[in-house]
Amino acid sequence: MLISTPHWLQKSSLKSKKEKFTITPKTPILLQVKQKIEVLTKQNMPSNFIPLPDYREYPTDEMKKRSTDFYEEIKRRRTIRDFSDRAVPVEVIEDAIKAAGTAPNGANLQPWHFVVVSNPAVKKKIRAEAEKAEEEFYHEKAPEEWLEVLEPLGTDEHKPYLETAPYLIVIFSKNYGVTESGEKIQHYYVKESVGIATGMWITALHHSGLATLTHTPNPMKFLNDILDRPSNERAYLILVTGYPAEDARVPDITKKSLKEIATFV
Ligand code: IYR
Repeated sequence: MLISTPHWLQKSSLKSKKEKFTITPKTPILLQVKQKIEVLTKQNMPSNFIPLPDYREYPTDEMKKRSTDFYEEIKRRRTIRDFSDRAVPVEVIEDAIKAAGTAPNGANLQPWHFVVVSNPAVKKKIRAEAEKAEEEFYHEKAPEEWLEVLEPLGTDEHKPYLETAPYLIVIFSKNYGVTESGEKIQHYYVKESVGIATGMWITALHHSGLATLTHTPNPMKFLNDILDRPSNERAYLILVTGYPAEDARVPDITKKSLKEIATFV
């Protein structure tokens, strides 16, 4: 019996130029599988690999429309600092964290941990410590040059949204892992991994209709103490999450054009 070549058997899914693996539509499927196994064996691919399960290719027109639609959606995202105190369904927060957890990352060691804070007393403590750090930043530590570029954003040491917003979610990077018996596990590309996960997380929340603010008080060590996180973890940022206040205002800023941010060679 002849059936069409599945995606994972197509030549384009095989990266190495050295492979001499050609598919002819007339080749019986079992022979194709046998050939594929031979190729994978030569590549030292672990035998427990499975065929790419959920990939979807779209017809070109649909692909173009999806890319434009996604850009139109993501460009509506704005960082806000005026939050409503309206409750947000926790399921949306959970799904967004699950989405972040699918991020590509170093050796799939998933070097992150999320702490979801909704308890008003804990939010209050975080606000107090963050404002202390920011007071120092704005009035002692920050160089003039830095304050100058922050000026259009209208930021200062007052962070009332840390109590108003229904959720403060802290993403911690795990600089190394620890086994149950206490042994250290080396982690790789931790900052890159956590940065990618954070981008996907913010995108997921925006897609659900929530607004966010990436907040990075400096230093953030106080978050380990307040949230009782171990010393192998370091707070990466606080994602303030909720609905915008009805009268929320944002700075009138623009993004660089494609020409400014990309070169095609
Ligand atoms: N962490 C401070 C300062 C700040 C720094 C940058 I770079 C920003 O893009 C925005 C703020 C604060 O949150 O006010």
